[in-house]
Amino acid sequence: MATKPKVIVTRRWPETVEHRIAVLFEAVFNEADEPLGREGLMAALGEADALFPTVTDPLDAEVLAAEPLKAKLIGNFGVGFNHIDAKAAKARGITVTNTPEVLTDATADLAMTLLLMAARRAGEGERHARAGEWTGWRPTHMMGTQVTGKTLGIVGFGRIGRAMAERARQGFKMRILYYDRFPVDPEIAAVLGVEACATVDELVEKSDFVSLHCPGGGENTRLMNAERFARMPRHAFLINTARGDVVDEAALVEALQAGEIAGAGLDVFEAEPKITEALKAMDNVVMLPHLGSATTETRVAMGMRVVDNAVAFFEGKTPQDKVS
Ligand code: 8YV
Repeated sequence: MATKPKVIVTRRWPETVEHRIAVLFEAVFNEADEPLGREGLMAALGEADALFPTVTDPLDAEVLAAEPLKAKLIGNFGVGFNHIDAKAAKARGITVTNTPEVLTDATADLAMTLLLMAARRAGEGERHARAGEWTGWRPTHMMGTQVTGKTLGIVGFGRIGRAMAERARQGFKMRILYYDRFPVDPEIAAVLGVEACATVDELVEKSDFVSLHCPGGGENTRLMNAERFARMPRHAFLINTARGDVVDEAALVEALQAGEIAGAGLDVFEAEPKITEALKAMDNVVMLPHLGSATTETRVAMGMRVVDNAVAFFEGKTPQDKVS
């Protein structure tokens, strides 16, 4: 890179990554760590050669219509990029990159955490213990649901879905069903010990736990709706570490209230950071504030991956994680 490109980083990133960015680029950091907002994003697109956003930055067609426009690269911090209109970006000559692979394990670990917490009433039990409500051990106290040996249905069999399958199968001897628009080769499925379902409906009907690992937006919007909750067995749980919009949150509340499903473990929500009030009141719902990739190791690796992509881009190469 002959002259240092100007980059605007929309949120605070781990210190080691910000340090590398400061060395390589003319960098603007967001000391306040407040989202820039639509106008701030439009201004940033007019000022910088590259924008490094996160899931809290809606880069839709309207924002990407910014004038003047200087940015040639959007280096997203995260694998999911449904907050970016990649087509609109392409039409404006902006390359978009993401950060796959480096967050696969952390996200699958968190999905398994939520599954276990929901099944074993861990959130409820923790609240109970902290509140000083525990009167002592007894055989019928807070009985949960056995996880080992049950059937897990995975929607979206990409990297994270497969990592979840591996954990569930090897760690918890679960039977694994999956649904994906592009099913894997049956020989590979046999090696992985997973069974394909032809439809999401079939998967939800047969699963004790349904875990979502598909991208958000587009045709996956509200994939889990009232009809699909009604198809799930009454003892089944929903786990969502994908995107909030994959679940119709109002329909989920109704299904839980009606006892159509047994509980849920949620890391993502339709209108983050807002969470539907009714969910907060339910003891059979475990909630986390979008922590899927939130380990120090992973967040550093994600940031470094954004930087690697940007370095390649400004050296005139194709970044390894170009998505459009
Ligand atoms: C990120 C995520 O923390 O990578 C993703 O798609 O959902 C999370 O791991 C978030 O998107 C940051 O932008």
